[in-house]
Amino acid sequence: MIMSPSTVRTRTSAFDAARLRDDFPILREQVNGKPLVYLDNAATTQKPRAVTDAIARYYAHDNANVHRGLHELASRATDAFEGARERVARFFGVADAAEMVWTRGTTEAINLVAYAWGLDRLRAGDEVLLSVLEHHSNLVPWQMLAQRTGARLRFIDIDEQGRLDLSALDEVLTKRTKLVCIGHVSNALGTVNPVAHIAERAHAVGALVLVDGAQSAPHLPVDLPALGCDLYAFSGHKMCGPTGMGGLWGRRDVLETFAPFHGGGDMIDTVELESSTYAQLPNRLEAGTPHIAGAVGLAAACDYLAGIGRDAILAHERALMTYALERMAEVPDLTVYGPADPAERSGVVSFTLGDVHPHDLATILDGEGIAIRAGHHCAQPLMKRLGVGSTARASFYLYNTAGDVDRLMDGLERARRLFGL
Ligand code: 7TS
Repeated sequence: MIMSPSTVRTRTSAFDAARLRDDFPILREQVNGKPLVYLDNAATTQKPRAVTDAIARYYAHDNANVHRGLHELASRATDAFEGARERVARFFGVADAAEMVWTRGTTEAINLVAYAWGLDRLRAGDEVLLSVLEHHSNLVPWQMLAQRTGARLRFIDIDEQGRLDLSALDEVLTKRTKLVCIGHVSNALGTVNPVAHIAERAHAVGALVLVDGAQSAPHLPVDLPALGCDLYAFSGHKMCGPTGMGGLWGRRDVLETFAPFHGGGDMIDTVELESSTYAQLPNRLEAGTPHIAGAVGLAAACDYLAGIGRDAILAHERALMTYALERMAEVPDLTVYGPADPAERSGVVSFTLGDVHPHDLATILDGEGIAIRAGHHCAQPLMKRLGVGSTARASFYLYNTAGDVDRLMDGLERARRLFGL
C-alpha cells in the first residue's frame, strides 16, 4: 500500500515539518518560477534563522580574537567559542569538551588523523581497512598516506543492496590492521553501517576505529561513547550549521598520541627560536585564529536539532523514505540503488531512469524547481562497483515533506514523457 502524504504526516504527528519550514527562509525561494523543493541535503543542508541569527549576533556584539586578549570583547569571544565546544560535545554525548577538536569539516578531520597520527604510526606492511562505499575524503588521504608509509589498503565489499558484506571481516581484519576507517552512513546509497559491531571486532585485533560521520551526525541520534569508535569526523554544514566548520572527536588517550599538525599561534606553550613546547588538547591541534563565528553557528545548529529531537528527525526521515521508496517502486524504468528496507538507510535515495543521463534528469528537475544531485557523489569506486557511471540522488532532511516527494515524482513523470519512456 502506498501511504498518502497525510498518512506520512500522521505517522510523524509529533513532528511538524511544515511548521519547521518557517525556520528556513530560503525554502520560500522560487526556482525557475516554481516553489523550491530542496532535495540535496547530503551535499549541504539549509540553515535555520536560529543559526544565522547566532552568527550575526556574535559579529554584532562579541567579535574579537580568542584566547589572547585581556579586553572585554576578547573574553566574550573566548566564552562564546569555548562554550560552543561544550555544547557541541554535549550534543554528541561527550563529557570532556577537550576531546572535541575543531576542523573545517569531515575532510580536514580525516586528513588530521592521517597526518598527525598515521604518518608516524604506519609502517610498511601495516594495513588500513576501508570499504568500497567510502566518500573520496575517506579514500584519498589513506592512498596518499599508504604511498608515503608503505602501508596497505584493504576493503570491505558490499552486497547487491549496497550493504557492507561482513562475511569476510575475519579475513580483512588481521593483526596487521592498524586503523579501520568506515563511513557511518553512505552519502551515495544511504546505507547505515553497523559501526559498533565493526568497532568491537577491530578493537579485538588492536586496531583503532575512525568513523566518517558526515552523513550520520545530521540524521541519527549519535552518542559517541556508545558508538564504540575511537575517532569521529563530522561537518557542520550538513547539520544546519555553517560551512567551513566541523570537528574531529577523539578519545583523549588517542588524541594525546597525535603529533602536532599545523604549527603556529595558539597551539604552543612556549616558543624558542629553535624549538617549542606545545599546548594541551584541544588547542595543540588547532593552530591559528579559528572559525569563531563558525563554532557559534554550529553550537546553535546542535541546539536547534536537539530541541526538535533527533529521534523525531530520524522517524520523520524514515517515514518520508518509506513513502518515497513505495512511490518509486511504481515508476517504470526507474532503478533504485541501496538497501530495500528503509530502516537500513538514512534519508538518501540514488536512482537512474532508463538510459537518461542523471545530469539531464537533474537539469529537467531543476526546471521544475527541484534540487537534486547527479554524478558520482565523490564515490567513484562505488559507482564502478555498482556498474554505473553516475546516479541521480535525492536526499531528505527535517524540513522535507511528503509534498516534496510528490513534486519529485511529478518531475520524474515529466522526464519520462520528455524522453519518450
Ligand atoms: N564523507 C561523507 C560520507 C560525505 O558525504 C562527505 C560530503 C564528506 C565526507 C566530505 O565532507 P566535507 O564537508 O568535508 O566536504 N558529501 C557530499 C555529498 O554527498 N555531496 O556533496 C558533498
